[in-house]
Amino acid sequence: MIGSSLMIAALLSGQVMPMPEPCGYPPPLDFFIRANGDVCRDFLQYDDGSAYWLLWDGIWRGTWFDTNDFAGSPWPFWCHQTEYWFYHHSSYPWDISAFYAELWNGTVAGPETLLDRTSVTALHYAPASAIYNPSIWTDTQFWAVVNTTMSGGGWPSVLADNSPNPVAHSFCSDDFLYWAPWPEFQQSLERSSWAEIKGLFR
Ligand SMILES: [Ca+2]
Repeated sequence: MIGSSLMIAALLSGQVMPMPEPCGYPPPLDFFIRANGDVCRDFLQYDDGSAYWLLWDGIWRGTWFDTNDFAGSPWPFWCHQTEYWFYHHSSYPWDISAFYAELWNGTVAGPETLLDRTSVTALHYAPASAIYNPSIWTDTQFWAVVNTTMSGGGWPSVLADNSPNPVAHSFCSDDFLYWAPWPEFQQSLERSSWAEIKGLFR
């Protein structure tokens, strides 16, 4: 049932950001990290629904949500669920499938106030969700974060799209203090370049 709701989310939400202006490489790309709640009774997502990259850069990977992007004005968000997509590449096996799904209040500067931390088991090319019961009120800007501190190598590996955006919403961090937009993450380019999996999705 989660899968069917995802398809609806992809159809309804799509790419909500305006078309990107030409800009220097690398452009911001989006993780498959989504939040489901009451603003639009659907998933908020910045990814375009087409998986293109897998990556395990950083110890923390998160999406910064600004509800103004979806509702036309900033709204506190009644979060029912966050959803995370991963890909287990046979050449780069995970040392662990479990991760912490974290929900934080915070601006683009970074996560600031922890609202929830739930241990979730990542699945291969399928949604893994943290369900909030009761649901959680967030600020108008919040983060959904994959915390991989249970792993020795940043596993499980998350999925991301390949559509550039004018504003970065997906970030990696090695220390939870400095959050670099992916794929501009300092140490990510070399690893990400050989982690490309475009062909696998055709
Ligand atoms: Ca994108």
